[in-house]
Amino acid sequence: MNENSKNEQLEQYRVDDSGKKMTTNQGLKVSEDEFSLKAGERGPTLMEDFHFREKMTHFDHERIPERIVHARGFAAHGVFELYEPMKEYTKAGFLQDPSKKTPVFVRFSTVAGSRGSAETVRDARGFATKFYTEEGNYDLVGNNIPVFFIQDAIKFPDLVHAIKPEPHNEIPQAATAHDTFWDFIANNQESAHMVMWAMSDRAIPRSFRMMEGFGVHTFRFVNGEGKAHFVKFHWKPVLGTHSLVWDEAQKISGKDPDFHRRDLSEAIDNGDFPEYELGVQLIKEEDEFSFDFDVLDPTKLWPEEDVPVKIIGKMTLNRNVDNVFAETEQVAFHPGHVVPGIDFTNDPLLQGRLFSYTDTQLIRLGGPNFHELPINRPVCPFHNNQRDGYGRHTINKGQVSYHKNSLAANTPAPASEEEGGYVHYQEKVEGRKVRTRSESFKDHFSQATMFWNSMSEPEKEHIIQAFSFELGKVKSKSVQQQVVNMFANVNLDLAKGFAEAIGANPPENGESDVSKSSPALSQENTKKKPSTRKVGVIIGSNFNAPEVTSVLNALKEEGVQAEMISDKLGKKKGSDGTELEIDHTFLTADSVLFDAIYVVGGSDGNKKFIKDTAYFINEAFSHYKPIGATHEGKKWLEANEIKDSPGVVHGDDMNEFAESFIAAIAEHRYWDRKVV
Ligand code: HDD
Repeated sequence: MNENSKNEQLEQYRVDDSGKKMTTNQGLKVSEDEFSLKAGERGPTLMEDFHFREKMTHFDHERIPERIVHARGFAAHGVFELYEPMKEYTKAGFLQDPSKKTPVFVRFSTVAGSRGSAETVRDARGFATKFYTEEGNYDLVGNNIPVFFIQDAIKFPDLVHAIKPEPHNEIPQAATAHDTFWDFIANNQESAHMVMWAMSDRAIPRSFRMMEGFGVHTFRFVNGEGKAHFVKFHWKPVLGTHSLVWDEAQKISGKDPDFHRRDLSEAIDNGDFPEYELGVQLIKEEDEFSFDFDVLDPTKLWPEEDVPVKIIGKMTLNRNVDNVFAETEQVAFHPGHVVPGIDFTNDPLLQGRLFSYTDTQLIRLGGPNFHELPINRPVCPFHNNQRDGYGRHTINKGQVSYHKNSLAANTPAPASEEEGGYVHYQEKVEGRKVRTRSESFKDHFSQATMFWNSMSEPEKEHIIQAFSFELGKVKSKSVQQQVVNMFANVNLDLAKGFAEAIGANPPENGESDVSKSSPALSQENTKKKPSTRKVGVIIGSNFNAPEVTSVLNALKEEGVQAEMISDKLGKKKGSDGTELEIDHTFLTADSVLFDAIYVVGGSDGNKKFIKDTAYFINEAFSHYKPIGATHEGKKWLEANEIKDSPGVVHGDDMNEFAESFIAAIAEHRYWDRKVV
């Protein structure tokens, strides 16, 4: 087995139809595909037209139910490499040998929206990874937020009913800004911590390539000696964690509802393979009760400053899918798909998930044989006595399909632990059967406050604006007030801030005495790089060619993607006759689709060109984006009165300009800019 094992397995199922003769599904060549078989040129269609019947029947059955949550998703193939053997902590085979590469398939998703919804909505993002290991598939089914709304899986249907469009009018699509969601929140206050994340910039990522991933639950690593550690999983994007601004995100939803999938697939096509490092936080079993939170509570994170994240490997996404339905839509993840060395804990949210995922695949993928679909097949062999069912592919030979038997020498036989058989961690459990919440799960606000304390001033401002937007869309005054009162327990400035914006009464009680903060939670402290960022270059005829060429070359060297925008498609001629191909017009592009704008200018000085350029500049400016201008371009900055603002770079020395502009692109946004 090697990093190509999955690709080689999939190759058996790939079909290229181009250049071939058309046949029915029975392999019969078809002579005509435009006209049904009729009794006479103007007569009725005949029942015996098997080609028509087959084609139409297949079409009528093309759709399957979308996922109840995470319906809108996009995926890619890749590979996982380990940095150092993890033998001390786990016996998982794929975490032993740094020279071994494990194939992976990752599906990113939004949670609330339908399959066709826009991608830049405010929401958590799913981050589900399938490792095709030699010991079977291991699925890490996480989100880009490290905590969850609820503590017990039995509340999941309620949460999802409250988030989804309201049942009487199916409004709003892919949004939490409505009464039922906030009514649920105010009446299920364990959600406070995750709501803080959902109202923060984390919920509007710039790219799937620029967000963290978290396994959320506490799992168990078990080593060869049977010793266990509690473990939390992290994915850290090599490009850092970056977000959009809310106004921009909403506009992108209209201008390019496919923004995130386009970004991911284009990056892979360009060879800019997205990379994420895998990190683990480890707590010894004997330290289970040494923290001021319960390690089993999925609404709590382990502050990285208290429990450091040990980086143990890297995942690189390097191949787009060939067919979205066959791969992305039919992939079936399950937190219960584990390998020896990785085990569960009693987190009641995790325990419930272990039931739900197979159950949902049965309805979504139509029966118990979904593991045979090419994308879901393990790369190692699998043998058992399960048989039959809809769509069975495997042809199990022989007489015997039961255990124990003598006719097949009692095979397939269970494997001992030494032979790789999965043996559950022998945790001692005892207790009464009760329906209750542990006392240790009852602090709902301390970590929500810690999250708030950890934010920079601009991040805090964004959170207040997000609450003001969301609750501004809520019609019930009572729900609005309940939410204000609830978040007063997190922070009074926060609650007062949005209470004022929505015309609610300021909270009278509340205020937290938690002063702890965790710098790792602020995006202000993330990695900053210019590579793979997209710059829109506004260019007209007669542009200064030597200047533009040198800046474009400098951008390219740093991996920045420059795309030309002008009034028309075709070519624009520069001062010395150099021609540049225009990628977008003012009509087809928009400032919100770029990380930065570079204004070159040119002699296309008509009114429309001036107006369109001003729109791009002002829009980018109000979204705090870097703007660069050289020579004539500087006129535009002056005309729009932004020349001396932070993140606005201009100059006539091309080397100096390129260097400062690239540094500005890496900076991502300039929050200290005055935007009115
Ligand atoms: Fe879930 C899908 C992540 C709690 C029930 N979930 C789903 C996906 C992700 C997550 C990433 C999409 C997988 C894909 O791309 O196909 N879910 C989470 C996380 C949770 C969580 C990080 C909390 C820590 N989920 C959760 C609970 C339940 C479910 C408590 C039910 C008890 N989730 C499902 C599901 C889905 C699903 C209904 C819908 C489609 C699917 O499983 O395959 O079974």
